[in-house]
Amino acid sequence: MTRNTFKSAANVNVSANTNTNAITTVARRLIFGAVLSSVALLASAAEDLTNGVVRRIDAANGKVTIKHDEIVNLDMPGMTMVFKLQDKAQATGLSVGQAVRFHVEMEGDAMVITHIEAAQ
Ligand SMILES: [Cu+2]
Repeated sequence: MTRNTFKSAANVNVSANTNTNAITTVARRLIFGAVLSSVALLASAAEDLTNGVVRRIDAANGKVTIKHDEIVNLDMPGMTMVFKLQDKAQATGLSVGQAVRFHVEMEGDAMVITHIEAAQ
């Protein structure tokens, strides 16, 4: 009786240690995965800039028509099309005929320009 009780207590300790180690390993993997994802997001935002030329600006509706090169992150060939600006203020400083570099993301059904700058 005494012996069995002692043995059970020892088993509980062993399984408790095992669980703690398992949780720590899972936590480490999650943290490592989150760090990798953040780095990947930063890299894609920095690298996926597309060259284009502004063809039309609809500042009131926050839209801009751009003749663009291939958009790598959307797997889209070059064409002329209308984009939504994430913020209408992004239209400020743009002019028709201007060469730009921009980043576009799918937001629902819309292709939204999250960043646009004058091409150097
Ligand atoms: Cu397009």
